[in-house]
Amino acid sequence: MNAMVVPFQDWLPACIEKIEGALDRALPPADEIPAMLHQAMRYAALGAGKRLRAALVYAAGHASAQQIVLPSALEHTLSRAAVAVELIHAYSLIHDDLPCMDDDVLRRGKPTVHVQFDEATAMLAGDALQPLAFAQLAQMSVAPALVVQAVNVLAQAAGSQGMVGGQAIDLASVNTQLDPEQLQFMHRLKTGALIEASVQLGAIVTAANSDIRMALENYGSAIGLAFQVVDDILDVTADQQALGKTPGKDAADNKPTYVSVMGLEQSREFAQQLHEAALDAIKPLGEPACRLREVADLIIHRKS
Ligand code: GRG
Repeated sequence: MNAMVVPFQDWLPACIEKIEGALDRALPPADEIPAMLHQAMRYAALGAGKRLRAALVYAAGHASAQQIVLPSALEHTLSRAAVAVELIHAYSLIHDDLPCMDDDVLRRGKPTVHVQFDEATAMLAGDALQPLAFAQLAQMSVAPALVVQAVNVLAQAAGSQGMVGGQAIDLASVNTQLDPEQLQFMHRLKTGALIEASVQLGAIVTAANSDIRMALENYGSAIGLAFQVVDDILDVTADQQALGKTPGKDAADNKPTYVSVMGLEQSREFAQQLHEAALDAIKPLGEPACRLREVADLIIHRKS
């Protein structure tokens, strides 16, 4: 690898710092009226989270632009796309935690938004984060046709044929049996769609050609599913208390998970296969895809 390449253990924290700053600038100030709503939005979106989706936007940007060091104008545009994805993700977590859904009291190691504020504020904070995400895409300094593509990709991923649809299937599957195919369909929508969109946004912003777009779509689809398989494995193996999560909540709710449907060993093997499929997909992209390889490794080997 080129001597100028920043090691991943430095690149990722720099990414996190960049996205944190960009989110801070994108969110309305905490004292702007309606102050409680803006405080709740900031509480949900800032200061925690692994920022894996943001990292995927930047990593896909490197691979697609075929550059390990990106020009600052491109970095800035990728930040808008990364903020958009993280805002949609933050909204989904607020709503997922509400009493009418998973009824969780802890998220990212602190009280959930409806506990810290109140239920109506939590709902509105989630509602308000969504248009803010699309406004970020509208402000990207790229050709208008690319903005339209980006809006379309994020809207599809977030809507009823993506994340919200997956959530609906998940809620309907409580106390039911899903076969592995049905479970996969649900997770491709619920968690995979936004992860895939993160990768695609990096490609769109950098005006990738169709070969690169296809490689990144295959990578995104494998790693999006792998994320959920690993999440289900961690749900039964990790120290949940240390993560600020409710231990084995899905199992306790009688929601099907990869581990409950396939067993722990087969789930581990499946995660490994998906990891390999993701790496194979981006092999033709060479060294500029190193960040995507590293983020894939992180998703597979993460402990939280
Ligand atoms: C309520 C519209 C709506 C959608 C909810 C994605 C989702 C759909 C809910 C999240 C529920 C959940 C905990 C799913 C398991 C996988 C997952 C998305 C975990 C959270 O993502 P991380 O680990 O979170 O990337 P951080 O906090 O690091 O950003």
